[in-house]
Amino acid sequence: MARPSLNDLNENDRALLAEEIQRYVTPDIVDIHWNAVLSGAHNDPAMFLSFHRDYISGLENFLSDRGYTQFVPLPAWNPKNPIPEEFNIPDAGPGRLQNLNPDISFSPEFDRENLNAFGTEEELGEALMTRHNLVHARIGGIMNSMRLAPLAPIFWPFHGFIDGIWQDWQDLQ
Ligand SMILES: [Cu+2]
Repeated sequence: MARPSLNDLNENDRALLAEEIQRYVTPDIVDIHWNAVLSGAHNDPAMFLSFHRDYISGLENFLSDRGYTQFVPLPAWNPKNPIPEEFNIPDAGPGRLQNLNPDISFSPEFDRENLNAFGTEEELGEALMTRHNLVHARIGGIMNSMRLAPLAPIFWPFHGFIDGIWQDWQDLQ
């Protein structure tokens, strides 16, 4: 099932989703990502894809258990759109998001009709990882910290977006 766009949800749903993500993301959850980074999840392109899919599915299971099946599959945030105000978290302190409009397009290279240009999962993962790093850097604040980024609720729908591209590619194989 395709992931809906975060920017198409209504404000109430976005606020609710951001709140539930914050409920889910305990220090242990943050550490799962950091430990994966230390084991190569941000270096090895195939692991980048598979680790983050598993990581998101942990949140999806939590949302299902809480009865929020409308958020499963997790909506996707496309970074050509601004970060919705409800996802401007944290909005204060040293880790605050610096830039809510990174304005980074994944089109046309990652449009479904062009995905066949990527011959292997490694090739796709490598290209996605590079573009994805740029998004983290341009948002800044904790989104630009490999250790803390999962604390920013937008991390999750952003990775939903990356995952959706991988899914499109897999569907073509
Ligand atoms: Cu990321």
